[in-house]
Amino acid sequence: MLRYLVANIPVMQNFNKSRYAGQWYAVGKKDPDGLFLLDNIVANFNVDEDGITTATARGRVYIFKYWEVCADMRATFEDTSDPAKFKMKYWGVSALLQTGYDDHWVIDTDYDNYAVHYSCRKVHEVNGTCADSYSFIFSRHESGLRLEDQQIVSAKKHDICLAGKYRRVTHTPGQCENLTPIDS
Ligand code: DAO
Repeated sequence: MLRYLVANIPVMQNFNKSRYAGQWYAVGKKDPDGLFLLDNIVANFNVDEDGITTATARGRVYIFKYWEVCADMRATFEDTSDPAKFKMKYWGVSALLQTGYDDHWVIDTDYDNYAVHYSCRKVHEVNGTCADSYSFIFSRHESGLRLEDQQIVSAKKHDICLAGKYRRVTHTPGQCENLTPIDS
């Protein structure tokens, strides 16, 4: 099977969104075209009693290229026929921040330590490969991935054809909180 086709990218089997809920620290990121979230990225997923998934996320960003702020983001998720593939509508608490409607695919997770996320924003019409993707490596631990999870995550990066394309996402305690929050 040609794994580099977006349609063939393997996602998490029997994904359980309730177990995915809670706080995740982004510890690695493959950026899309027009990078947005830089570092100190923390996402909180919530699944309500009706099974509706929402998220809040925070991270350091630059607005207008020079204005460094802490972005407060919100997202709602639509289920699809595959339990590990969602459509995510997102927006900023401030209107100056990005809005969008992206795929949010969970490639792999053990729910308690690591998760590999993938989103393809643009598929090449001619050959079915991804023209603009981004991906977060999430950890439940601010300090990063446990040694035993690093090999699994590396293999998954390879599966989604993004090996070697990630950068480390740093977390500096208090850094985001100390920036001006923008709210409208
Ligand atoms: O940072 O370059 C980027 C793209 C990320 C856009 C998504 C921001 C909103 C995230 C909300 C929820 C959790 C992933």
